[in-house]
Amino acid sequence: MKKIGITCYPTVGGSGVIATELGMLLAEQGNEIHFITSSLPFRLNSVSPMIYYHEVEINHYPVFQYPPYDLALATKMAEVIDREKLDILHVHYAMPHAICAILARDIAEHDVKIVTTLHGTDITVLGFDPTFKKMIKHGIEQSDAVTAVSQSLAKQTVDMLGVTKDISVIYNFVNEEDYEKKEDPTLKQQYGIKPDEKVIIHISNFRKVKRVQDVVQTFKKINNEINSKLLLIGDGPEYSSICQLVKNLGLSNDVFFLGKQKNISELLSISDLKLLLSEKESFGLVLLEAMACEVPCIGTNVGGIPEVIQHGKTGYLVELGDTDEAAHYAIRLLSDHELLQQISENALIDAEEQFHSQKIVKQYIDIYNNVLGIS
Ligand code: GMT
Repeated sequence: MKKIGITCYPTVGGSGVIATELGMLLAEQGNEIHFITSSLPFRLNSVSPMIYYHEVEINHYPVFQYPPYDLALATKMAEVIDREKLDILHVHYAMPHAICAILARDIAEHDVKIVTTLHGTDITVLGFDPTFKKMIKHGIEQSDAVTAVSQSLAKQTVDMLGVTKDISVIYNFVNEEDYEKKEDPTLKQQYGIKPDEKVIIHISNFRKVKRVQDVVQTFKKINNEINSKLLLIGDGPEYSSICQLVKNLGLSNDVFFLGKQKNISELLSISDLKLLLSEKESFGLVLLEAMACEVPCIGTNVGGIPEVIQHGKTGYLVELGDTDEAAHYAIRLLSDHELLQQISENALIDAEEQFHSQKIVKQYIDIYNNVLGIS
């Protein structure tokens, strides 16, 4: 049994999902898990005597212009390391979490090993603000072990930061109990979708990098040829401009804005195709969620997406911004029942074989054993 602290952004986002699901699976295997986060992780839905939650509280002293969250986190980490005698502190994101963990390790008396998982946004931050470069590099180099969620992200990290630290690639996974095809013959009808209409789905946080406008433009081209509806799940900065685009293109009756949703697998289960046309994506966890629910995906040939979608086998890859190509593959897939069936089956098999949660959790355990010197 190991005592493992986990820090992540607890709100919606793939990194928070992975960190929380990993914690719950490690607890099921008999490890004691201590979440150290600013609020209760939204995916933390299992009651277990092996799972603890330590909230980071930020005091608003009038002397500080900005509340020092990072220092409050480091202090809480050090307190938990010493009181609970943590073996491992697994942090998701180098900035600021690995930096806080390093500070906590310096403050704490108990010896703890730091494992950092990179999810991509650290590297994206550098595009906006290169002054953080040295700090992110420090966070990576001072960690006892570092993992990245795709080969692409590991390479990009080395290229952009010049780190010499070994970065192990451990892919993302889904909780197979949540993500499986769920038959509900009435759900499509409840949304007012006719049985013969095809359903295309997109799920994201509507940030600019997600290029939701390309999803809508692709859908317009599909919709010209095939009776179909588009489900847009999520919310974020681009939401209003996407609403306007849908209106301008005369698609208001065919595009449903569902906002943030919890029961994603139910919605995936009434979908025939998933579109993720991002300009940056270190992995694209939503692709794997779709594949586990037997939904084939069309994604852009960027970042880690080609490591998730096998072109022509489990879905299709298109060049960034090429909505003609995306529509072409979508129409081909949606108008050929046998092909759709085959690609859906392949997607499920790949999700189970390449990205199975037990296989991925084992890879994290191997990393923990390695830093602890356990063979
Ligand atoms: O994509 C986002 O905006 C959220 C971000 C996060 O922190 O969850 O996602 C990143 O981590 C996910 C989990 O590893 C990956 O599946 C996403 O591809 C990655 N996002 C980007 O690289 C833009």
